[in-house]
Amino acid sequence: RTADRSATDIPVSQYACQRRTTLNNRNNLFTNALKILAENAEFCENEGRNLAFARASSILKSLPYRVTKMDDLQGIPSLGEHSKKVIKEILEDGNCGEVEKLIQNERYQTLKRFTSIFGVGVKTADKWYREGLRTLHELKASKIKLTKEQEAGLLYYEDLIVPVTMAEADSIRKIVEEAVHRFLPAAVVKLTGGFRRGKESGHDVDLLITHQDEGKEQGLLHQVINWMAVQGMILYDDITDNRDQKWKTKEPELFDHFAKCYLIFKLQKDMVNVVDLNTSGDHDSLAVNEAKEMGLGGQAGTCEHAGCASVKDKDWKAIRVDLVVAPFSQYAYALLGWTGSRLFERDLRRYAKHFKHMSLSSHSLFDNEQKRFLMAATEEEIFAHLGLDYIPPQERNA
Ligand code: DCP
Ligand code: MG
Repeated sequence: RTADRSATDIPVSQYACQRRTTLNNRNNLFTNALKILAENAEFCENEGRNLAFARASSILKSLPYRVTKMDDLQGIPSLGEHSKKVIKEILEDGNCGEVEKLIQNERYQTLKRFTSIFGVGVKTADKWYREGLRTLHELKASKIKLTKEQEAGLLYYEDLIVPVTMAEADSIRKIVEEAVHRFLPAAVVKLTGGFRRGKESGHDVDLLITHQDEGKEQGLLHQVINWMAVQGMILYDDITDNRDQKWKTKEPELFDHFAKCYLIFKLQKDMVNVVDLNTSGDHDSLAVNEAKEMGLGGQAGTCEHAGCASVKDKDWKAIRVDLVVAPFSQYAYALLGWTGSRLFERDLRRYAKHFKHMSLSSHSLFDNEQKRFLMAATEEEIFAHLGLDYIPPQERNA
């Protein structure tokens, strides 16, 4: 009788990597609200607040029961006063005033809209907001200089805000695998990110590539991208070669140094084994409608007037794909690092540091006391090095 289980029955760790978090979230009502507050904290560049709401949301996702009264939260860590207040209000009124107000807030709405464009982060979105811009239409009409990435993001906006389905992710994995095998027949192409955790949809497709003979993977990314480009599969690409040191300047927050490529992939719809590609998940209908009204997205020239059918009827879909190439000796660490969730990763590193005096990254695990790297061929071995019970990908949805 799980419905009656109370918090006191099961101790809950403050570390996401010591919790089993499936996609069966019984506390949606609360986590949806906390997610909006976390998002807004991010828009205010308040990292501490963002993390506090993200942690509160995550802990509720891991509970095997639905919270129906404040007592159910007895002994649950990572819940600050503010988060508790939000939960209490939702329990009493069915919603939270602060959240309701926020979703009507012009700045929140605008920053959400702008950051949903590929290549636009909080800083840029905020700058545009302060310059008086509010809609994508205004952004397009303005003389603001966009990066190549942002231009592509706007051009394919309508497609990119539609969640990627598992079927689409699987097709792209196979297509990329075929391309990779042209150059390295024994290479492995693995679906990571949210799809590996069992999610039915996601914002992109994360693929990790490796080869058993270490060194053979060098130069592979360029070959594969060039070949796919000739095939007309690439709408946009940004290769970050681990050799060119671009990561040092470009993205200071970058969490690994693998050769990788951020792509906008052109997926032919007849390559996907599903009946209807246009089935939408939980995507932002406000943004979708806005894009449609403007006739944004789709190939330039195919759309004669706003909202015309030709965009919808085109036989391909633009999809964000991340390709990452890992040397074989780092593959298990790369796989663990790219499977997520983000909070799960964050807590793995935090746990490693505080309890084991080890430094975990997507490349390696370093024992700061023994002053040596710990090798691992599988994720199970990494959990074992950390003294943690193995948590399978489906239970890492923290
Ligand atoms: N990742 C990370 N830190 C980053 C970027 C990524 O730890 N700065 C890891 C954790 C993510 C994984 O890489 O789960 C893939 O990143 P995504 O942003 O694609 O996240 P998901 O795949 O989990 O979500 P979505 O379904 O929205 O794609
Ligand atoms: Mg992803």
